[in-house]
Amino acid sequence: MQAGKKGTDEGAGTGLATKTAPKVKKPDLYRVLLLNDDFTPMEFVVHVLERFFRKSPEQATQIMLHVHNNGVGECGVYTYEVAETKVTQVMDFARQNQHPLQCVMEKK
Ligand code: TYC
Repeated sequence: MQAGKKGTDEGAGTGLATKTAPKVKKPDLYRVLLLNDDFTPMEFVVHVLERFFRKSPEQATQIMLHVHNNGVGECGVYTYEVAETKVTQVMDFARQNQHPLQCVMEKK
């Protein structure tokens, strides 16, 4: 569509001026979740939250304790590709350090 003709089909060369909705679809969003386990050290989970989810030490500790007490907790909400990258980064980092930490994504 020609610049400056948002919401019409003018400029498409059809000779018609049919009104269409502006193409501003909100992207689907995905929650990235951490799952509790009995073996991953608390400090490692706090470090993951600081490093990959840009949480402050206080926020990271709060989220880690929520996961520890409730079994699951939200680290952040992202578009599909960003969420997928975060999950891969966390799973690779946990595996490198031989911790069983699990990270998953779910559609909001
Ligand atoms: N439950 C773990 C422990 O007691 C800590 C932990 C918290 C592990 C959050 C995973 O996603 C997790 N060491």
